[in-house]
Amino acid sequence: MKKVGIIMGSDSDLPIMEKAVNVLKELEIPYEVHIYSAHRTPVEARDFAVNARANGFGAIIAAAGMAAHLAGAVAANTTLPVIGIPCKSSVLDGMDALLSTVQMPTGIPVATVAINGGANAALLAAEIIAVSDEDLQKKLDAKRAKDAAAVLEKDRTVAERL
Ligand code: RP5
Repeated sequence: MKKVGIIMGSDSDLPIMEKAVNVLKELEIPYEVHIYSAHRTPVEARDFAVNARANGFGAIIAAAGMAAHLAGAVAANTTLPVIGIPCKSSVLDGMDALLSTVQMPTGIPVATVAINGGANAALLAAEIIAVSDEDLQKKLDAKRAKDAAAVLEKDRTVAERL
């Protein structure tokens, strides 16, 4: 199975990325985690992106806060799908990272999830890998059904209590 690359601009982004890691673990998707910064370690970030397809990756999740250029910088150096997570890490409540991540110029797409949306980023990466992996498609369908059942259970509990 193709791997998912998880990269983040700083170890201060780790709590958000752990949500992504947990989803990939649950779905038994292989992954690698790295701290690469578009600004502090631009050479390493570029090298990762340039070599990602040859290194067995099928999708890349890139998370950064503040002037969040990591996802865009990675997308500029690969035609693998890149999913951007804007991280809430500054006085602007993540709006700075959201706009920096989502407003990509035509030709270099980044699929941007919600601010701090680590779990959805991993689910989207899984859906991308599952396009050519029937077993993973089944796991995603089962997870969707399990998550829906959990919500319906909460519905029953609330209806009984109130
Ligand atoms: C970004 O700046 C990182 O992705 C992080 O969200 C933010 C702050 O980084 P630190 O100063 O905490 O390392 O590049």
